[in-house]
Amino acid sequence: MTDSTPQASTAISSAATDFRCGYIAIVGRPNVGKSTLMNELIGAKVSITSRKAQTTRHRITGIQTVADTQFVYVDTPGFQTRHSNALNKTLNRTVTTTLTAADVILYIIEAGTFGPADQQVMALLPANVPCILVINKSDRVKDKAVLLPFAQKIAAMRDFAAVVPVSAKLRFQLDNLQGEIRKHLPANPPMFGEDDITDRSEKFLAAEIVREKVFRFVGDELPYTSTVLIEKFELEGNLRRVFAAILVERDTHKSMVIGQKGARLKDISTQARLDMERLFGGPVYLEIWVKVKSGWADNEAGLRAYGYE
Ligand SMILES: Nc1nc2c(ncn2[C@@H]2O[C@H](COP(=O)(O)OP(=O)(O)OP(=O)(O)O)[C@@H](O)[C@H]2O)c(=O)[nH]1
Ligand SMILES: [Mg+2]
Repeated sequence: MTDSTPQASTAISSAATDFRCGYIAIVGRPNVGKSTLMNELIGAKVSITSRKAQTTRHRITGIQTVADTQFVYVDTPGFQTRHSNALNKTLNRTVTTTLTAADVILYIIEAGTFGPADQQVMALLPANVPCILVINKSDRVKDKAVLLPFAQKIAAMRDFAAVVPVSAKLRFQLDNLQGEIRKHLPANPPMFGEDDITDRSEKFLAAEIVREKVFRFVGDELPYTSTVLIEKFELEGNLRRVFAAILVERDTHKSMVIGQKGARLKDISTQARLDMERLFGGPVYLEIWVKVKSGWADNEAGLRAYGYE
């Protein structure tokens, strides 16, 4: 063997070990801003958000690749502590299985608020995985002096790898958070292509976008008893043709979605189409129908049929 062989192999292996890649689970009670945070971290909107709780219903991956790191974030549904129907059980199972596969966990709470629902999620955090305490919505706290004692109080409850106050909405401290995350990622080659932003299909993302508009445009009760199904998704050159169905429980719900002379459905449809065009980078033809289908959220078979894991 010549002298150059070991040198060459050292060079290759050190280049490989410099690159880091791993799974980062994002968990917390409903509405703390998990999905907003993931979208802002990766710089693309792959996970839907709303001011209502229980917006996220699936495990959604958001990927960001920089020179020396591939961050594979996994957004999860807010952990449900109130009702124990089949849908909520499914949502919670998604959270616990995501935790078991994580290299790093971001445990998200809201600045100035810590209640029993936050405590229940904290109890799920495995002891042998590094957890970063992320205190989101820090922009909402007017008197910043209260943030430090609040952070100290929560940080004392368990062994956290780091404590980072952020504002996902204002992108405050996100670089710092990424630096902390990287420290705990394993040396691995990238798992996804460098331009990938999610492992979800366009069809799945289309359904989510329509569901977000239902959350945003229709009154408080309805979103929880409705879901969206993509019946057809066709690609014709650069044009995507999307045929979606909003499934609701009752006829009265159907008229709530459609609105006066169809005005609300028109808003849902226009906004959903614009979001899809932005995300997919091309024109979209979108047709949405509203259908009554009761009981879909009550049993596991029904949930599986609509894509719940
Ligand atoms: N002021 C402020 N609002 C935020 C921030 N981050 C998120 N929000 C808002 O909080 C609400 C909930 O955000 P989501 O990202 O949907 O929260 P989530 O934790 O994913 O919610 P679920 O999926 O329902 O569990 C939305 O209205 C967001 O705009 C923040 O840093 N500051
Ligand atoms: Mg969410």
